[in-house]
Amino acid sequence: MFELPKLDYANSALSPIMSEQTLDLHHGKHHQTYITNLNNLIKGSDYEKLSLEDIIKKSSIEKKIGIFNNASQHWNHNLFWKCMKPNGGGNVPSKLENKIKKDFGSFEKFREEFINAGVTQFGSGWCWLSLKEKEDKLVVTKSPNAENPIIHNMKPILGCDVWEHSYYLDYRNKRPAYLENFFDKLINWEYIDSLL
Ligand code: MN3
Repeated sequence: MFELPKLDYANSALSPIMSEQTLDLHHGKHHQTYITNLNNLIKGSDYEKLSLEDIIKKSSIEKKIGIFNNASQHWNHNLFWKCMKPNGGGNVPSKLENKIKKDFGSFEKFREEFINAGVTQFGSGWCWLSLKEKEDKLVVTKSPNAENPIIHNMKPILGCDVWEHSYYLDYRNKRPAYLENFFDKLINWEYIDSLL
């Protein structure tokens, strides 16, 4: 049985960049619902014994859309909560900063590409920074709905939720403002660096 992970910070701790009400609903209701649905869908099946990543890969191959969507959204939100911290943003650890400069040309170009991926994801979805392990290269991608770069053989190390439930209470229709604030004031760069 999968369970809702506790946040490393209080629901009010990211305010006003991300409000307590948004976190109450997004973590307590939306994320919990994906977990409840996933547990119900895999009960008594082959999937029950697998790790979350293996459930995502197997359900993607077998086109079990319900299991895939809920498992992938559980994984995506686990990363999303870890990617943020109170008073985030700011200095990037040098190992990660150097890798970003090498693969994107400059940190500013990476920032622009990441925010642009989130802004241009049509409808619900995610934007990502992932490592292509074979090529040892960082890439920015976007994906619709629950889709996760794992199924494309990439290792996501930063993800931003651009479903409307993630920003509508705080930013209304202004998705670009949400993404800029997320990037500049919430990202826990030490955690992203630790995944590299
Ligand atoms: Mn969400």
